[in-house]
Amino acid sequence: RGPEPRTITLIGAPVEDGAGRQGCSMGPKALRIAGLAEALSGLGHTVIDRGDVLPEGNEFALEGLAHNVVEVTGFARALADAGESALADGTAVYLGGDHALSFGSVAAALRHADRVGKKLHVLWLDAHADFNTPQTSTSGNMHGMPAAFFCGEAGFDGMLECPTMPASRYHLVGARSIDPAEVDLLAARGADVNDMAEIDEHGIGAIVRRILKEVEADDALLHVSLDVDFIEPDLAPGVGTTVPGGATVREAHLAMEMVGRCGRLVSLDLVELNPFLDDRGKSARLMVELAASAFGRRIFDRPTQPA
Ligand code: NNH
Ligand code: MN
Ligand code: MN
Ligand code: MN
Repeated sequence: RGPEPRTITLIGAPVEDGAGRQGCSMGPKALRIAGLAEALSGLGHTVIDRGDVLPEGNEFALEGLAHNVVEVTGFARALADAGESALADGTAVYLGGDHALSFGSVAAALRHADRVGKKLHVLWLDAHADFNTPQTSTSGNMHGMPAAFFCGEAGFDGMLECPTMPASRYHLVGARSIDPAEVDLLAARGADVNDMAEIDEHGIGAIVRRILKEVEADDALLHVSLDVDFIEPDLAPGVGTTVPGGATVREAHLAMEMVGRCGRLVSLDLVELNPFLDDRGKSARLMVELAASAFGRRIFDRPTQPA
């Protein structure tokens, strides 16, 4: 028996201005070529690909160190609107694009949660915390900032209309490269930080199970944000910010399979895929496989690949 059928809207988010190097703008195309729509419809879901969003024109500015604010804000505003309408019909999958797209995708999920009167939890699978503000960032790259934004940190006033959420509902898993200022801010706000050492010690299953229990206890909705650099770089080289010591293929799949079984997923970001750096589509194909796991594909559903 397959998973509960859903309506899934694919939203292309070709933003690369939040990252320190170019190439993520090609991510949506690579995910489509790797067969994202086919993988999800093959599980019995109805898949609507609404194409790529166009950034909204704006003249927004931020104080502090933040590059390409206008580009990132334009995408964030367009994605928040596109995402909000997709969530009214079902589930959204965002095809990144660098992690700055999550300013918009999580804003959409927060607006939706507010409308249906539920809380939102966010599962952030990433080597990094993305909890900088324009005041704390040393790189100025806005892909390192979305979590601080949606957890209500000061410094983003007027960028985008959306409710915020307490950092205790932001669950980072896979962390192994957090900036000193972020470490302090995450601790001060009570964010749920789970680093690779904890995955090694307890197993990713125990960590994700505990997080999903919190989601369940809150009768909440869940947004999942999957950064390519969550995974070990040898297994997923198509990303600009590799950090050795990442998750294995099975650890990543187990996390996504558990998300798939919990039935509370409202939206999923597939971010930071840089096809310019990939090895013959390897990372794009892995991201598609992981997305399928989050939508109900089981371990024994996978065809054996020819060598
Ligand atoms: N923390 C660093 C910064 O803010 C790196 C962020 N880079 C990422 N995040 N790839 O996932 O610049
Ligand atoms: Mn990230
Ligand atoms: Mn990262
Ligand atoms: Mn917690």
